[in-house]
Amino acid sequence: MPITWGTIGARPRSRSLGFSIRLHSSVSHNGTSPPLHPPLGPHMIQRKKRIVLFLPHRADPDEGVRVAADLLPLELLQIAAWPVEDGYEVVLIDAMVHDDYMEQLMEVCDGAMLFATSCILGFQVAHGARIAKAIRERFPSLPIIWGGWFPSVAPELYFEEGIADAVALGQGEITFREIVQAIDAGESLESVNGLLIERDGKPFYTPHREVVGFDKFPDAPWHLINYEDYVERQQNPGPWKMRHKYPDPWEMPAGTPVRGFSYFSSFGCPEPCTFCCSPMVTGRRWKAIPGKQTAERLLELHDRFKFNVMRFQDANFGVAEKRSNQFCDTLTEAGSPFWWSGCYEVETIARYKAESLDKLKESNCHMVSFGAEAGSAEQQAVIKKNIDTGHFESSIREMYDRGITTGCSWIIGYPGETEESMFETLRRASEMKYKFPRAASDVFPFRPIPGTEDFDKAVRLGYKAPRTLEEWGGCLEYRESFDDIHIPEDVLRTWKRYGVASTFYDGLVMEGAEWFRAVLKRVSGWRLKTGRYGFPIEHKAFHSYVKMTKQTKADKLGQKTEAVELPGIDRTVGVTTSAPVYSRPSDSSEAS
Ligand code: B12
Ligand code: SF4
Repeated sequence: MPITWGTIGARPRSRSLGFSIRLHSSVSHNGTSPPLHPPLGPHMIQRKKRIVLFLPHRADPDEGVRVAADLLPLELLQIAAWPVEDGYEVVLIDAMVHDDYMEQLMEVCDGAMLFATSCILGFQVAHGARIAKAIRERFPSLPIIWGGWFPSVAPELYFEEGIADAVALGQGEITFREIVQAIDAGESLESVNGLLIERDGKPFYTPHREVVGFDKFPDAPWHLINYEDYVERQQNPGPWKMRHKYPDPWEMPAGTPVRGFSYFSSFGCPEPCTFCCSPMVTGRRWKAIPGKQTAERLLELHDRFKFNVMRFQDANFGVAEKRSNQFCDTLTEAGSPFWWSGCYEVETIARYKAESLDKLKESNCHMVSFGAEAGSAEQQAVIKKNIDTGHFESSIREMYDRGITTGCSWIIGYPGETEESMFETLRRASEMKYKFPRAASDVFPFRPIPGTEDFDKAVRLGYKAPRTLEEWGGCLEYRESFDDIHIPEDVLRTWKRYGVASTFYDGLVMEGAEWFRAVLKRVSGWRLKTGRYGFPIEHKAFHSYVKMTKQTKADKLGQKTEAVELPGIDRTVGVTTSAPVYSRPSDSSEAS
């Protein structure tokens, strides 16, 4: 299809572009979704132009995995805010809750003004690309706009694969408003900052867009989602393995049905970590809604949606102590009506005053996530995170002693990292797991992310990056791809055994009699404490036992579902799968 990129307005238009009058948005504020296609009466001669937003699956349900449904489609809600305010009809389809998303997309894209979508590294990249290809094939003249973290760091791929008219780089609210306005007016996208478009068949970057504060755009248009669909997915998750599910609050009374919600209150991060693409994408800027206002908005949303657990999807919620205090004080004054969690960083907790940490607890913070990342001071310096290694324990303890759990993540296999350094990270992870048994201490393999210092370093050291969107979509299937980052065999073995020991120690193993699991727990505790993983006879005994008694994990899952449903509470401590064990129902034979 010959297309002159950058002048989308001049391209053959889809039918709806003939209607150019903007109407005011007739939004319902009761939290329910409007019908996808509001019927148009014969008396209506004008209608709002339709924008279709789609969020692809973050994990592959065909592989038996999904992500936790308290992760609302915040990125799309953010970019929808201005167009809704400007009077466009915005339809948001999220693969997580719309099982018939393909049919819905085909229906709403017919006559739409543009299709926009988003993704982050992982399966979402592949799924998003597949859907965009289908849309392009069915509606060749419908402009397709990409944005979000992965398109921001690998924008050219979207043009190479013929599925983009523009890729928005970085923060999206204002960029998207201007894209919509330009397309509506039939103007070139060259006038919109912060984009990659194509001009004369070549990639063309429009001028850089500065990061702006939240006062420059309206709050998210929540009526675009039906929150109850997300609650339903959380409470009846079906047979899928859940990724990225947080543990329920320790203090939540047994039997309480979870109504999880998520919120976005700050963009960017001031830190320079070499493995993370935030420094490049956000220019180390950090913009946040003031603490009091964040709490007030959430209190309003709580009145409306009646959630009981709220999770911030901010990269670094705790950057400013004063803001955190104002947020906590406002919630506390309102009676701390829900549990909440956010990312605070190890050094943030270390520098906060004790009273500020007390405020977290008073306002019902139930979990804090930390990126600990590397065990040794040397490796901390290499990745520019520079956490004082003494603070791992002290910061976790500050939280733990206040009854707040922590989710601590570590990475091994940084480009050029020595074996000794990886072992040190495993040792630290193990130590934290042993000392804080109810808190996650998850070890992940390094993944080179484009737009990071470490990606370039990995490539220099011989890493062969995926070339297509489909390949990028598979790059988190760690099991198949450890070897591409060259984690030494003995590190892999120890890591794997650490994963098994943590699983036994956390009591997450379902097979076997109670006494048997108690023995496994004790032995595993000893391993975590001493860091000794040689001769894992208890793993072998466990597998022989499972084989002998013909207990498959699948059989046991049936029992567990019942057992968990009775108290109605999930005490799982692991935030995500860590070592490559138990990641699929049939994997138990691989644990030794
Ligand atoms: C919350 C979070 C998660 C959540 C949910 C993420 C999600 N949205 O699906 C969970 C826990 C699931 C998660 C998991 C992972 N994450 Co994460 N995560 C984040 C985090 C902290 C915030 C992202 C977020 O939701 N923000 C809230 C929304 C509202 O903001 P936003 O996405 O930034 O959207 C804005 C712009 O991007 C833009 N925009 C977004 N979409 C679109 C679309 C259009 C059309 C336009 C115009 C604009 C636009 O406008 C929005 C408003 O300004 C970011 C770090 C960060 N610095 O932000 C990492 C980040 C996105 N994660 C990252 C990674 C690597 C992962 C994991 C791979 C980690 C792991 N090893 O397992 C997994 C993979 C997930 C998977 N595919 O299975 C990387 C992504 C790298 C990349 N280039 O894609 C990031 C950037 C962190 C990093 N290290 O660099 N993550
Ligand atoms: S890893 Fe976390 S602290 Fe480091 S730059 Fe990225 S978001 Fe900021």
